Amino acid sequence: LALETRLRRAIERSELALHYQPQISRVDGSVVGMEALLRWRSEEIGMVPPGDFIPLAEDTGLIHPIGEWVIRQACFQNKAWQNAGLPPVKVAVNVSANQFKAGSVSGIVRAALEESGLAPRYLEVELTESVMMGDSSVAEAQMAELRAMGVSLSLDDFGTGYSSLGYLSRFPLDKLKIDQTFVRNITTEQRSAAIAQATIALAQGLSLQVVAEGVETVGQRDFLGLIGCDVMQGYLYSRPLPAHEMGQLLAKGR
Ligand code: G
Ligand code: G
Ligand code: MN
Ligand code: NA
Repeated sequence: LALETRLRRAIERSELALHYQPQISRVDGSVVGMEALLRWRSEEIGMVPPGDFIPLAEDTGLIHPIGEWVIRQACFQNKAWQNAGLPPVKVAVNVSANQFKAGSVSGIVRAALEESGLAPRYLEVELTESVMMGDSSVAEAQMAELRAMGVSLSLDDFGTGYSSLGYLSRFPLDKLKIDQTFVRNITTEQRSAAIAQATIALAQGLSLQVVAEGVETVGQRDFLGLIGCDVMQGYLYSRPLPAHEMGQLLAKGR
């Protein structure tokens, strides 16, 4: 069977799951947020990496039902943790540019929040620079509606796309995520260090929060702290965890 046919059946066959990667305060080690990351375990072919099936989903339109499933699942799971008495934290979901440009995101988010009972301040939407490129009027309206609902917006993979600083003032963002390609070389390459440092200064000047992605070493963490980044995500702290392990981490708090 073609991969597309298998992916089409993946939702109904419950082959999709969300894993959750904690975002950690450098200052006290506490969990201050998490990112939901999609996983697909096909019954016939095993684990398929998102880098393989997300582009296929985008090309075939399957990103729409899959993306809706992701938003709903993240809201219901986060509410379930809160109902269990765990400390409330924001969950961030990745939403692709196709979803934004189709104009369907805010309606799906609204329904997911209502049906799950999750308060909007505990949901964050991660988008990439491609959302803001080209004809972005529909996407811009979607962002404004999400913001008006109380959902926060985070710009993912910052610095890797066709970054235009104009986007940062024009679009209603709350947070920048420094891409892991800069973090990876931050202690070994002056250029990556300079980009990270400038990004953090820019974010602070615009009153945006900053998260560093792909933090793998103590050296990277310490350097990021020195240049003013206080929230970290990466293997140094935790890989993305299945929901039950994330629940255990929330229960411990750090
Ligand atoms: O989890 P991993 O690092 O393998 O993710 C690889 C890529 O897949 C990342 O770019 C990530 O943003 C993307 N991705 C993971 N989960 C989702 C999702 O639920 N929706 C979309 N659109 N992209 C996702
Ligand atoms: O594009 P996006 O930032 O959404 O994707 C995050 C991706 O980075 C996921 O595939 C996640 O599994 C991966 N990831 C998370 N932490 C680390 C890390 O410390 N090192 C590396 N190499 N990848 C990471
Ligand atoms: Mn992301
Ligand atoms: Na990224």
